[in-house]
This record gives sequence, structure tokens and C-alpha cells, in this order.
Amino acid sequence: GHRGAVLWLTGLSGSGKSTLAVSAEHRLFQRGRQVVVLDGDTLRQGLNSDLGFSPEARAENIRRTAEVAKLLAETGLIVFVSLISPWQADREKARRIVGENFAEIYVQADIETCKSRDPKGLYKKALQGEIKNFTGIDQPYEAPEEPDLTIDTTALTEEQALQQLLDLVDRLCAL
Ligand code: GGZ
Repeated sequence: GHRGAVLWLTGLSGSGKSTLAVSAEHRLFQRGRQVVVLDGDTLRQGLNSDLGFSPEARAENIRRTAEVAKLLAETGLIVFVSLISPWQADREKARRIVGENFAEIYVQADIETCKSRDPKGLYKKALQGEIKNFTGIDQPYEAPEEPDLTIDTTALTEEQALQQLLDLVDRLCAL
């Protein structure tokens, strides 16, 4: 049968994590797979609505999301997680929680590109001081040291980026 997996997408706000996750979800659904996307922005409206953006709150956000992802992957689902998850240590913890069939994907885009994309106007607000602790502005983003895959969304087309992600899913799940 099909194996579940957790594809953990990390990167700056505006790097393209959620777009990639949703595109991959659609493509895999067309191929008959059952897929779920756990998106930070969405989770923070419900399950994680008590959490802010301090380092501690982000760690808890990541821990809870990893536990949910693990449960879902154990049922055979392909789980895309889209969280900034800016610290290496938190991502390593997520990998330990999930166990096997976990892949860390670095959705890479430089801060200048993310600032210029600014789909929700959040960088503008952060630069004006209206949002504190914004990743890449007044909190750090630690790039993954040994990601299973790096997808550079500034150098690839959307389709090329998607293909890289789907190829990894194929390797991980042996479709
Ligand atoms: C970073 C923030 C912040 C701050 C609000 N820092 O691009 P978005 O808007 O739609 O997604 C971002 C989301 C980040 O939540 P995560 O759960 O992914 O972060 S973490 O994994 O670090 O816990 C962004 C929005 O929330 N947002 N304030 N201060 N992003």
C-alpha cells in the first residue's frame, strides 16, 4: 500500500511554501493520493490560536504541528507542513517527533525577494515597526544545515519547483 510521509517546508514568509504545498496537494490528489496541508497561518487561527511569535511560542507551534503531522502520516496521508520554523533546533525536534518518512525542505528565497513579493503587506508593517518579532526583520531565520531538498523559488519556475517537490514525494513514498 501507500506510505504516508511528512514533507516539512521551511522558509521565510513569502518564500513560496504554502503555494508549493497547495499545488503539490492538487497534483497528488489528481493521482489518487490522500493529502493534507498543515499551514502555519491556518493553524494559528484554531489549534494554535493561543500562540504568538516569541521563540518559545514558535517552538510550541512547531511541536504541536509535528505531533499532528505524525498522527496523520501514520494513517497513510501525505502531509505537507508549511511553517516558517526559523530555528534549526525546532526543526530537528520536529524530525524526532515524526520519526520515519520525514523530509525537511528548504524553500529558499532571499529576504529582498520576499520583501518585494510581500503578498500580505507584512514586511511593510514589520519595517514600520507595526509588527514585532518578524522573521528576517527583527528575528533571525536559520537556514537548514542539511535539508533533504532545497527549492530555490527565485531561480525556478513554479512548475519546476513543484516538480522537485513531487520527485521527492515519489522517492519517499515509493508511489
Ligand atoms: C513571522 C508572522 C509574524 C511574525 C505574523 N513573524 O506569510 P504568512 O504571514 O501568511 O505566514 C506567516 C505566518 C508565520 O507563522 P508560522 O506558524 O509559519 O511561524 S513559525 O513556524 O515561526 O511559528 C506570516 C504571519 O504568520 N506572521 N506575524 N512576527 N510571520
